[in-house]
Amino acid sequence: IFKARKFIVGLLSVGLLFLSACGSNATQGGTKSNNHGIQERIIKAGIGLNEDHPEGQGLLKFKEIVEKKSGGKLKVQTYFSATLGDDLKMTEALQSGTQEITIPSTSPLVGIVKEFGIFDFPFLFNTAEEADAILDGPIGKKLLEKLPEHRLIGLAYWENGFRNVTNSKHPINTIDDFKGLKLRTMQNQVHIDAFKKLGANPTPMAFSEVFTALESKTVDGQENPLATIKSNKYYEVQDYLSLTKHVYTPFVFLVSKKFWDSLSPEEQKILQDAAVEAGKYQRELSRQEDKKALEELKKTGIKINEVSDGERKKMEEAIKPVIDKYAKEFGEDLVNEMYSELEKIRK
Ligand code: KDG
Repeated sequence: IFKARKFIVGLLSVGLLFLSACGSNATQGGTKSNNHGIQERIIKAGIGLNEDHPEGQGLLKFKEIVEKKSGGKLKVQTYFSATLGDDLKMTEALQSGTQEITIPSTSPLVGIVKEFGIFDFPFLFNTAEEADAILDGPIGKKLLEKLPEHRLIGLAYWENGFRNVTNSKHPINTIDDFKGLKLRTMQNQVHIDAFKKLGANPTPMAFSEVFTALESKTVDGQENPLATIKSNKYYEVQDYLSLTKHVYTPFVFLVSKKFWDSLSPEEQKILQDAAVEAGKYQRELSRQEDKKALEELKKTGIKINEVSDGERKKMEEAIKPVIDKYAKEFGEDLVNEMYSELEKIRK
């Protein structure tokens, strides 16, 4: 009888162990993975922009693809408008493993991978397609490969787009119009130094603080792509929009490495493919929205002016010493490789 009892207790504890292993399947972030097949997981994905922005729509597309491909087992919970914090805070949450996905601009990430700063060079890309070719090519890939040592995985580049200046003082037509203008910039030394060179007074701050800073006149202006100027209603607190198109900045699709390492190869593939597929959709939408937003912004009463190519060229020349300085800092080989890739693309 004693032996039989021992046997039953043994059986029960094996059963309990089995049950508790099954119970861990839906763990937040899935840190206790069995590392095969597809587990039930909740994936928290947060961004700084609004749901109606092309980035928000891209994230919804990503969610749709992932949930479909995983038969509903991988669930993506979306958080828009910086409700989980700004770009840097969310990136830190990925590093510590308390959030799974975020899609920040590369610009504020230069404190993590300084070489991302090459994409902050003003007037680098002439078209969005040039940006695609560099970002999806060997250079973009090389920079993504620098992320894992910082507890991050980069799956793809999405589009933020060409940035334009808004302010409450006067239109920007020439370099002189930047003089003394207090401009919010991203937390990025290339942007800060470039605007200083143009004569402005740059004030770096997180994106989530920009509207209030414009409204309270803490700063005179800011710079962002048209889709953001529209989605975040900057036209309510700004009088002038000048189409400077002074820099193209990308988004980078980031996953927490701690989370990534807990996934099975099958799950990793679903996320990787979905980030690229949703990214194609997002870029397309972003380009359409850039045109549509201009038409809609015209109706808001904000005064819009074009900036001539000649004046943009003068701005580019004025900023050249800043680019030379950072080319050395980020690595001249890398920067030269990017310029020769661009030359090939342009031919
Ligand atoms: O979700 C991304 C945004 O938070 C931010 O990166 C947008 O370009 C941006 C800015 O100006 O900070």
